Formats: sequence, structure tokens, C-alpha cells
Amino acid sequence: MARRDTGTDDPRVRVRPGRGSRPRTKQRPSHADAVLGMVTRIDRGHYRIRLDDPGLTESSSGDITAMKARELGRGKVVVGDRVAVVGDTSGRSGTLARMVRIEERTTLLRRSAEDGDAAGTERAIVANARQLVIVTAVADPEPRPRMIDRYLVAAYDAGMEPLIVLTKTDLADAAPLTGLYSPLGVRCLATRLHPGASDDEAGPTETAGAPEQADDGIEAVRKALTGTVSVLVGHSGVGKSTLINAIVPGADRATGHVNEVTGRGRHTSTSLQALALPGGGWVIDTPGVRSFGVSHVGSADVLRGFPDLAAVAEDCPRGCTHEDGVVDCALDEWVNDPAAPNGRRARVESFRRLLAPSLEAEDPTRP
Ligand SMILES: Nc1nc2c(ncn2[C@@H]2O[C@H](COP(=O)(O)OP(=O)(O)OP(=O)(O)O)[C@@H](O)[C@H]2O)c(=O)[nH]1
Ligand SMILES: [Mg+2]
Ligand SMILES: [Zn+2]
Repeated sequence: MARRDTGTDDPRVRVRPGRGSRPRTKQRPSHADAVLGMVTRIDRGHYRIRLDDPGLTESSSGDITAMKARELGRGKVVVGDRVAVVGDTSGRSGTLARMVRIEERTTLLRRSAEDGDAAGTERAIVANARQLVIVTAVADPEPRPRMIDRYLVAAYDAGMEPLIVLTKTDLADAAPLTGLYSPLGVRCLATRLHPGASDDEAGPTETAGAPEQADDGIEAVRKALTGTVSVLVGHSGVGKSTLINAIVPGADRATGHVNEVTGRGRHTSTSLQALALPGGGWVIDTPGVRSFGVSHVGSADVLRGFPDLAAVAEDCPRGCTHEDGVVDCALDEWVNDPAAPNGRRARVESFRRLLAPSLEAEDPTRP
């Protein structure tokens, strides 16, 4: 940091005492009086934090606002981080507490930048979430399986459990997508919310797109989210905020229409926000993104997401990339075993599809 101008040449005048002369208080290093909470939102350097013990605040929610203490340095704090705060933790409007410590993270969702100056650098997005909910509309906007694949890779890398939620099944059939992901063993849930239903006197009607689904699917999603910490991710306009509004009373997240010409959402949600679930647990709404880079995830990390295939791959030649067509890959032998049960081929094909972006990042010269 640049030395501050003290407005005088007199060397005895200092704005702040230097390290050597700063009085040492016992409290500074240990912060015995610090209280713990979770970061629920970040807004231009102000961190919204829900304290574990709401009784410590004067607000009924237990929410306070804090800033990073200088001693935290450049360490990045993300939504979901568990932090220790000191100072004014009353939560009264206009007060700012000081965040002095980030607790060790159990998981960390990251993405890598794909273009521009930052290409290849990775960014932390959410800490301590256990479930990555990949929200995809079956139509409007059109689903892009490549994106789902990348999210799955990010989930395996972060140590998070993936869950696919297929929305807008009132508009099209979910079966082609559920079929694509069943070999991976990823759980898929389908929802159909009728955003205009309250204005519609006839009420919800059965459509030809999803005759097999009797309800709107929201109960199953609620069950999957309750009691754990989940992050909802996906393109803009797939219905992430609509889902959260259906599950968290009073969430009141803004939702936006999908552009009829471009088929794209309007990027309605602009910041991450963690919301407490009525039955316990947290759900984190995120802004829709156009792409999700996973070049920071190595192919070995992807393989770790497939314990059954990792065991087979132990018999591969050293340095095997496990791609389709490489010589002596043990996965091929495993698939071609005449006694093999059904489904092995589809699983290996799915694994190889997920491997592609990592292999590309590891060797950009490959054909
Ligand atoms: N037909 C239909 N429309 C839906 C459904 N769920 C959500 N929508 C509509 O899809 C549009 C986008 O929903 P949002 O919840 O704003 O989408 P989002 O994923 O939060 O978008 P961003 O915040 O931009 O990332 C809104 O017009 C919703 O009413 C559904 O199940 N069926
Ligand atoms: Mg949204
Ligand atoms: Zn191999």
C-alpha cells in the first residue's frame, strides 16, 4: 500500500502508529469476544451476516452488516462463508461490525474465467454448500447439456452433491434430458410452475407436454432442499428465482420474462443471496450466467467423481487420458466384457463427455 500523505515533512508526524509502536492488546489476535455467523449477501464491500445466535442482535432476523477488518488482508470472502465478527453486532441500521476471521470451508464452488485478461484464473463463488442444484428449463430457454456437464464437473471438484431440476415441464417433455443423465446416477426432479396461474380463472390445465406428471413437482424440490445448504445455478431465465419464491415464503425474489426473440433471460437476479428455508437449511440464489468455465478442474478430479470408473481405470496404462479411441484404456475392456450388465457403455460415454473440457485445458494443442 502507498504511504499516506501526512501533509507535512516532519518525520515525527504519523497518521497511524507503525507496527513497532502499536500498543498490543490481548484481544487483537484471539478475538475472544468474536461471534459467529454466515455471510448471506455481499454488496459493495458490505457483508450481510446472519448470526448463529440471533439473540445477540436487536433485529428479529439476527442479521447484521459488517466490513472486512484490515487483518483479513486480501482473503476473499464469499456467500456461505462462516465468519467471526467483532465490534457493533447490534444490527441496528447504520452500524457496521468488523469481520476478523473466516472459518475453514467444507466445500468451495469455483469457476474459471474463459475469456479476457483473466482467462484461466479461477474464482470462488460459494462456500460450504453441500448441494449444487443445476436448474435447466426443458424449453424457453432451450436446454444446453454441455452447460449441465460443466456444472456436474464443478460439483465433483467442489465435493458437492449434484441435483438436476428440470423446470417448465408444462412447455415440453423432460424425458430426453432425464435419459441423458440417468447413466451418471444424478438425481433429476421436474417442476412446472404456472407463473400466471393466479390470474387464470380456469386454473392450471394439463398439457400434452407432460401428461405423466400430476403435480407441479415443488414438494419434491422442497424435500430435497430442506435441512441442507444448496446453491441454485443455471442460465438466466430458467426459473431459479421462481423456484425459490415457491419454496421460501416472503423471499420475494424478482423474476423476469424470457425474451421471445432471442430466447434468453434478462439477467434479473444480479447478486447472490442466501435464504433460510422454513424447515431448516439454506438455499442460495445466483445470477444466471452464459457459460461456466471448469478449466481449473483436472481430468483426475473428474475421474474422482466416478468411483466405479476410477477403480477400473487403475488398470490403465500410465498417463492414460481415458478418451474414446486411446489404446489399452481399461474402460473399453470393462464396457466390452460380454458378461457386463447393461448401462456400462452409456456411463463411460457420459464420463468421457464430462472429461473433454478438462483434457482440452490440460493440452490446448490437442486436435
Ligand atoms: N411456463 C413456465 N414458466 C416458468 C416456469 N418457471 C419459471 N417460469 C418463468 O420463467 C421466467 C424466468 O424466471 P426467473 O425465475 O426470473 O429465472 P432466473 O433463473 O431466476 O433468471 P435470472 O435471475 O435472470 O438468472 C419468468 O417469466 C417465470 O415466470 C415454469 O415452470 N413454467
Ligand atoms: Mg433470478
Ligand atoms: Zn484409461
